[in-house]
Amino acid sequence: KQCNVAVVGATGAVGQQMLEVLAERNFPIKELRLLASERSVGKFLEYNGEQHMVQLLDKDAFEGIDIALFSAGGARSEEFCPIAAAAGAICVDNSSAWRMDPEVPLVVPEVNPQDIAQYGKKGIIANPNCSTIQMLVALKPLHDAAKITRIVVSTYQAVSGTGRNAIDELRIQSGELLNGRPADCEVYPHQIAFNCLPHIDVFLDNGYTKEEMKMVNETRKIFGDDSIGVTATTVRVPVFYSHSESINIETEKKLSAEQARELLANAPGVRVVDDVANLEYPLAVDAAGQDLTLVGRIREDESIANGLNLWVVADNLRKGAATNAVQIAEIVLEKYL
Ligand code: A2P
Ligand code: 11C
Repeated sequence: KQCNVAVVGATGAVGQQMLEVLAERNFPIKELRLLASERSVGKFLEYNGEQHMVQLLDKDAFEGIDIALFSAGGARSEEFCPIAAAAGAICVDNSSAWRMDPEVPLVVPEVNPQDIAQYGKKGIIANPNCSTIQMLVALKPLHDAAKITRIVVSTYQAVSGTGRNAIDELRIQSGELLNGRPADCEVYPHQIAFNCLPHIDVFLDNGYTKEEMKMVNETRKIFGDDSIGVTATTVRVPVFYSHSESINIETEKKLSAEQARELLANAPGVRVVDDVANLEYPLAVDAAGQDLTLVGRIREDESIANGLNLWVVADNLRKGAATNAVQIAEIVLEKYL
C-alpha cells in the first residue's frame, strides 16, 4: 500500500525530523508534498537522497493527499487541518490546536493506539505535547500494573522544542558569553545560555504555564482517567536536544523499585538505563537521535506508602514529535486507509 503524504512545516525543526523518520522507516510514499510559508517556496529539501521543492501552504495544497503531517504551529493547524480533511486527507497534527477537542483522538501508539479509530469525526488525530509523550510511554506499564493516582513532574526541556530560532539563540548566546560579549535575547524573554527558565509557553490565569497544563490535561485524556492527579513545573534548560523529566508517582497498589524496573524492561518503546553502580542513568545526549524513552534512577519514594521516583529522557523532536506522528500514520495506513 502506498500513499500521498504532505508534510506541513517541512522546513522547521520538527518537519525536518519528520522527513528523516519517514525515510528511515521506509514509509511507503507515492507522492511527497512539502509545504511551508512563502518564505520557503522554491527551496529544495532532501528526502531519501532526492531533492524536493517546497510549495506554498494554501487551501489548494491538499488535493490528492492521503495523510498530512502538520507541524507549522497552532494557527496553521487550526486553519488548515479542516481544509486538508475536507480534501480527503487524514491529518496527524503536532500542534496543541486540536488536542483537547473531544472529537479528536490524542494518541501515543504505545499507550492508546485504539483511540485512532475515532479519527473519522474530524479527520484529525492529534500528536500530544513532547513532554507528555515521553512521560506516558514510561508510566503506562506502571499504571496498568498498579494504577497511578497522582503524578508530580518537573521537566528540563531542550531549546529545540521551541524551534529552529531557539536552537540558534542558544548557540549564538553561548558563543557571545564565552567570548565576554553580552547575549541578545530574541526568542526567550531572558538569557537561555548557562541559565534555567521556569517558563514554557504562555502563563495562564491559574499561575501555571500552558505547557504545564498540557501535561495535566493531555495525561488525563490519553489515560482516559479524569481522576488522576497531575501537577507539573516545566523548565527550559540550555540543552539542544532531548527533554529530561523528574517524575514522582503515587500508586493504588505498592510497586517495588525492582518490580517497576522489570515492568519497564518489558515495555514497548522503553529502555531501562539504571545501573548507578556503573554511573549509568538516562542522559539527554544519549537519548538524542534515537526513538526510545530512557528510564532510570528508579527508586521507592520513602516519604509515602506507595510511591516511586523516575528520571525519564527522550528525544523531543523524534519520539516527542516526528516519530510519534509517523507511528500514528503507520497505523492509519495499515488499518484505516
Ligand atoms: P517557513 O520555514 O517557511 O517559515 P520551527 O518550529 O522550527 O520554527 O518551524 C516552523 C515551521 O512552520 C516552518 O516549516 C515554517 O515555514 C512553518 N510556518 C510558519 N509559519 C507559516 C505560515 N504562515 N504558513 C506556512 N508555514 C508556516
Ligand atoms: C516545548 N513542548 O518544548 C514544547 C514544544 O504544544 O506542541 C511543543 C509545543 C506543543 O517548547
